[in-house]
Amino acid sequence: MTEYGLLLKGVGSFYEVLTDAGTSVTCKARGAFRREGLVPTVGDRVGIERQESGYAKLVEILPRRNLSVRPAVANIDQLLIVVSASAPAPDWMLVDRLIIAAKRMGVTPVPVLNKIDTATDAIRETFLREYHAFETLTVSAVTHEGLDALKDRLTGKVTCFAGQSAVGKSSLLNALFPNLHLETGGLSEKTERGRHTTRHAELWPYAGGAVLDTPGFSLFETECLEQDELDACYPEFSDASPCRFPGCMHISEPDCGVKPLLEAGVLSAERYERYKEIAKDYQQRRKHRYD
Ligand SMILES: Nc1nc2c(ncn2[C@@H]2O[C@H](COP(=O)(O)OP(=O)(O)OP(=O)(O)O)[C@@H](O)[C@H]2O)c(=O)[nH]1
Ligand SMILES: [Mg+2]
Ligand SMILES: [Zn+2]
Repeated sequence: MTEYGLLLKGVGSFYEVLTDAGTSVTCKARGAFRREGLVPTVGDRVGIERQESGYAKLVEILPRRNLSVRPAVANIDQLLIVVSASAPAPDWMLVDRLIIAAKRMGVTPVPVLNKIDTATDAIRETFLREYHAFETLTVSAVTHEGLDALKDRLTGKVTCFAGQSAVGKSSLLNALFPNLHLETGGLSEKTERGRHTTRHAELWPYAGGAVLDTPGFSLFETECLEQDELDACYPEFSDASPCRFPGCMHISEPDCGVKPLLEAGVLSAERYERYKEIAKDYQQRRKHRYD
C-alpha cells in the first residue's frame, strides 16, 4: 500500500517523510530514481511503501509545481527575503535579484526587514519605499515584534527563508518554534569565516504549511531572461503606459512608458538604478547566449 507525505529532509541516501497521517518515517529511495535522473528533493510530495523489515521505500515523486536547484527545494509557495535593519547592511541588489528568482519560479516574494529593534527611521523608510509594490513584513526575532503578522503569512503555505548570512533567518525560525534550537551565529564570527551557519535545507511543518531555512539562494545566476520576462518581475511596471519600442529596456529609448513612473514616485530612483544594471546584465547574457 502506498502512503503519501511530504519530504522534510534528506541526509545521504536517507529521507525523512512526514506522512499525511502525521507520522515521520525514515525511507530509502528506490534505485530507479537515479537511472531516471530524478532526485528526491525537500518539499516533494512523495509516495512511500513500508517494508516488513528494514526501512520504508520512497517509491514515487509526485509532479512538482516548481523546483529550485541551489538550495534544492521543491513546491514552495513563497520566498521570504530577509534583510537586516542593522548589521549586516542590507544588500538591496540581492533583494531585487531574489525577487526576480522568486517570480521566475512562480513563487510570491515577500521582503522582510528583521532586527527592527535596532532600526533607525531612515532604514525603515528606505525599506518601505523600495518595496512598496510588495507585501512586506517588519519583524524582530529578539522582541517578537511583528511575529504575529509573520505567523499569519506562513499559515497554510510552504515558505522558504532566504537572504544574506547573519540577517537572522534561523533566529526567526527559532522564535516561531521555541523547541527548534537552530544554530545561530555571531556576526563577527560569520564575517570572518565568510560563510553561512546554516548548511542544509530542512523543512519544518507549520500551521498547515511548512517553513524552510536555507543557507543561501543562488538559482538566478544561470538564467537568461528576455526583456518582457524581466518586465514581468517588476510589479511597478504594470502601471506604465506602453513604450514606443517593443523590447524597450526603459533606459535611453524615446517615448518609454516606464520612466514617467520615476517622477510619479511609483518606482524608486534607487530601485531603478539597480534595475538598469540588472537589465544590462541580461542583455549581455542574451548576446552571449549561443557562445
Ligand atoms: N538585535 C537583533 N539581533 C538579531 C535579530 N535576529 C537575529 N539577530 C542576531 O543576528 C545574528 C545572526 O542570526 P542568524 O539567525 O544566525 O542569521 P542567519 O540568517 O540564519 O545566518 P546564516 O545561517 O549564516 O545564513 C545572531 O547573533 C542573532 O542573535 C533581531 O531581530 N534583532
Ligand atoms: Mg541560519
Ligand atoms: Zn520603456
